[in-house]
Amino acid sequence: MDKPLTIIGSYVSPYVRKVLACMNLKGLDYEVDPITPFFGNDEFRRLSPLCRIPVLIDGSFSVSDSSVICAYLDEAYPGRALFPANAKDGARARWLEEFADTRLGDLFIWNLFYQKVVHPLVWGEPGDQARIDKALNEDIPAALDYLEGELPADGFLFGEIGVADISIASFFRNGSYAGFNVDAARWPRTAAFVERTLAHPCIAALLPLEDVQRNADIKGRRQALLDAGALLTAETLGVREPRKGMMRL
Ligand SMILES: N[C@@H](CCC(=O)N[C@@H](CS)C(=O)NCC(=O)O)C(=O)O
Repeated sequence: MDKPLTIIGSYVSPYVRKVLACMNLKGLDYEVDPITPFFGNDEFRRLSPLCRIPVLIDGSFSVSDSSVICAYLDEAYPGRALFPANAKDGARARWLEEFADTRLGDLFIWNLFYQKVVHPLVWGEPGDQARIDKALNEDIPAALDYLEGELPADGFLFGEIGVADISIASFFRNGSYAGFNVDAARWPRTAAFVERTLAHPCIAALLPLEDVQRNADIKGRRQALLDAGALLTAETLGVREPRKGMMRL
């Protein structure tokens, strides 16, 4: 590999965390070009037409979307497989990855983390309390009821840890940043699975950099991450005015 792979993203994004954890699992070298969601210039829009992170740059090739990136990395690079080899297990892994990215993403990111953490930080005003309440009282419990029936009592979904385990667990870390922790009495499998998966070295290794980023001012983040040992490239795409017109909500 001539130049390390580059991920454009933020350490606190669940989709970026998923990709970085998968790269750690495969033992791939990478650098992170830090960008805060909802910020970004025209070059970022060219690389990521939906203006979302993560984006992977591999030499002259680039692609966005965490699921697409993980599937590409698994095909293009050796190392630990991210998906089970068996066709049915592979399909189930992709389904659970999709459930996490879409449903847990809606609930933990857009209805909880965004409303409680991002909205006040980026826009300086409180998020939507009705959305928070509905997520906490109705929608998250329903999603956890479903997961409780899918997750293993021990170990990981398909033996070795893989992309499905990582995708699911990643959203719970953002949930905890928004004050949500799984009630182990009501959802014991889910609580234990999330704890086990987040403690795996491929994800646990990212936590110190998440802490640095969360605790630094937006403009001082790059230096704080460098000081903490993150491998960052030039911040080429990043901090301008928030793109309010581009917001998904
Ligand atoms: N399906 C995408 C979702 C990525 C995504 O929604 N990323 C958020 C950050 S957590 C983002 O970039 N939001 C900015 C926006 O929607 O403008 C993936 O798996 O990569």
